[in-house]
Amino acid sequence: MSEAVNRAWTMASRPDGEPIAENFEIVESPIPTPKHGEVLIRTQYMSLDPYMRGRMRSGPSYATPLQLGEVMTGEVVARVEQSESHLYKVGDTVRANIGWQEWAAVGAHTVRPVNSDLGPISTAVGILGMPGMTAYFGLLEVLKPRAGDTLVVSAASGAVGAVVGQIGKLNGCFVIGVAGSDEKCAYTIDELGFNAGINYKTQDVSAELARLSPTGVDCYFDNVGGPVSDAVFENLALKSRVAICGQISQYNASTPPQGPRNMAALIRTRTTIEGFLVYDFELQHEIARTRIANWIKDGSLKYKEDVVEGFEKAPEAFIGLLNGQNFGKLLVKLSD
Ligand code: NAP
Ligand code: FER
Repeated sequence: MSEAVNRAWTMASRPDGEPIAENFEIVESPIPTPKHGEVLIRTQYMSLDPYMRGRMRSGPSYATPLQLGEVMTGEVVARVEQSESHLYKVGDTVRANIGWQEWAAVGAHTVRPVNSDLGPISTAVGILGMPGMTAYFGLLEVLKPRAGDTLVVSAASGAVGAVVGQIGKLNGCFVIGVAGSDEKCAYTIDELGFNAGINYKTQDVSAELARLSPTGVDCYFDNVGGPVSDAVFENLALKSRVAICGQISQYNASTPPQGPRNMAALIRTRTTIEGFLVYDFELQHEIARTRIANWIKDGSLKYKEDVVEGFEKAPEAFIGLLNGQNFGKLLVKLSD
């Protein structure tokens, strides 16, 4: 082990708008000694996710906001380096909510085993972890697509969106992805099998949707909100369903917009809108994890990871995630 100390990224100040480097600070501390019932773990991969921006603001949420000086929230994949618990042995791989840090001593019951038979360990916080679960349940339990439905997904090449579109295809949908570059759109069509892609930065999303699906959009898996969603709302089909998964276009806004827009369009179409949280389906996560792993093994599901090397790079990579610089599930790799 190269470092004699533990390093943790903390929130030094609350961002006003887009986060900047000065909002984050590395704090060093001794590598902790595990007590009875604890494990000492060393981070291999840190997951960077959009929800972390929400934790940096003070305001109502399902989770307590971060306090100044607190370690940035997040889930990691880690190796057990010392065990004072019968639950884990040295060398086991676990996922743990220890935030952006290199080492931690935590109660063994607070971490979850990672089964490397299901896939590479990094996928435990990606397609086989929280983002994969979000896609699976948001699509199958909230939108409930039927074969032949037109399904639109925004942030289509991302950790959640890419899985939504592919499971939509497995369920017989006509899948249209909306993403921020031609390269991302081409990937969702050529590699993932989506039917069509719309680059919201260069194309008229509403006109493209009308052209691609003249009968309207039956299911909209919304990851972004804002102008992309306005365009989808103009094209909803009768009895359409909208799942509000994320609103990333608003996360850096100092004053969030008040109220949804273009609601009149939903009267004619009798649309249902439902927000959801991945944790609503926690009891069913293991079933979904097994199904997704099987789909990966039989070639039905593909995934892309955007791996940034080095603990120091975390804030820069996170800032990039909020403006579309990632291409696939964003991870920071610390060690093998
Ligand atoms: P991701 O899609 O891998 O990365 C975020 C992507 O959002 C960026 O790459 C960018 O892609 C897009 N984006 C950024 N700013 C945008 C803007 N102004 N307008 C349109 N698109 C923009 O992230 P993820 O982890 O899969 O998360 C996707 C969404 O799901 C997020 O909104 C997240 O908060 C939400 N989520 C919700 C839950 C839940 O329980 N409800 C759980 C997990 C994730 P482009 O280059 O295509 O713009
Ligand atoms: C996310 C976006 C929002 C997410 C959770 C939320 C787990 C919850 C927000 C809230 O409670 O205000 O990506 O992922």
